[in-house]
Amino acid sequence: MGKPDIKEVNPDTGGGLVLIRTALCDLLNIEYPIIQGGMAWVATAELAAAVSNAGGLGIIGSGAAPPDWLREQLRLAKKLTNKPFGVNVMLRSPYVDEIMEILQAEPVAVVTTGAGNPGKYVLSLRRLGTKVIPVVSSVALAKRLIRSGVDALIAEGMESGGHIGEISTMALVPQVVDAVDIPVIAAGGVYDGRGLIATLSLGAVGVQMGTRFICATECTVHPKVKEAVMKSKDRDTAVSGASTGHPVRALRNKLTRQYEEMEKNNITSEEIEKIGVGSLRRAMVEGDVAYGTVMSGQVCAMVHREQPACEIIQDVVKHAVEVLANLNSKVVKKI
Ligand code: TUI
Repeated sequence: MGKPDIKEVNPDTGGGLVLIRTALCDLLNIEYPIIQGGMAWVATAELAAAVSNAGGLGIIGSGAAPPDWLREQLRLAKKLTNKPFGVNVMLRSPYVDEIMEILQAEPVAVVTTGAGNPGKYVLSLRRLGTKVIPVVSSVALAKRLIRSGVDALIAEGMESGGHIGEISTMALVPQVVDAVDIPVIAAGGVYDGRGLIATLSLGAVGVQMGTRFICATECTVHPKVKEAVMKSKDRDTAVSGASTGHPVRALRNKLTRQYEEMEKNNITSEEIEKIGVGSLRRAMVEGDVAYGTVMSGQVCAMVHREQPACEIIQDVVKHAVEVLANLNSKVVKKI
């Protein structure tokens, strides 16, 4: 892709707002180049609608939830917003085919995918006008997944929460940008305007942010999860399950220490995977932040308070404009 297309716009609607627009805004018909991570058990219709109403792209995280849950969430989101929103499909879900059938019957603007190759679903989704945007964590995956004709990619660095790859955002994004000729969205380690401008500099057309939205007012996650994220410091996430081939980043707690102990003692992958079953729901819905999996990215340490989604988006955009302006005075030296 070429240079990111950053325009400062004074909208006709007034209000003196300064916007940052990129090619992603035109692709997805949104105001700001910010999409919300499709966090399972966290990204419900309430959060997705709030992010979309604020001018970003809200996403319902369908995770491993049953199809009826998604049907209800789609109906609720459509009541709460008239703006485009998306659904994240976790391709290792036992319900993946049923989830895709729902998305055929009740199309959404965007489908992002994680944890697999969406290849066999791409054509039928695109026929409905749904944009398909898989998440990738390596260049090899990016090259494989673009063969099915997807609309864009999300290059997700290992700073992210949840199921991650091995490469950091700083190293991954420019390599994916150079390897493909479709738009690339950056994810992992993005919290504010600095992250947005940094990733645009790497060639991305926008960002996906997950962790910051956990503490959005509209996010229905258990309050103990928000509290744990807000208390966390820079070294408070851990990556567990690397030996199973499915490493997951989450807040350090009794469960991540149990993983560590089991991996040290060379316990089999099957036994290790067993302690993870149901642990995400246990944390995010039931509030068990000690023995549940509190998936969170490394930027958790920067989240200090609960804020409405529209305030989060406005903060990021205003900060990005400032960062961009200051960069000029910082680096241009008159001789
Ligand atoms: O998917 C994520 N993050 C997630 S998914 C999740 S829920 C979960 N439940 C059970 C087991 C594991 C996770 C929590 N967090 N991020 C996007 C992502 N996708 N990162 C890496 C990948 C990925 C991995 C393999 C994408 C494609 C892929 O393809 C393999 C293939 O089939 O070619």
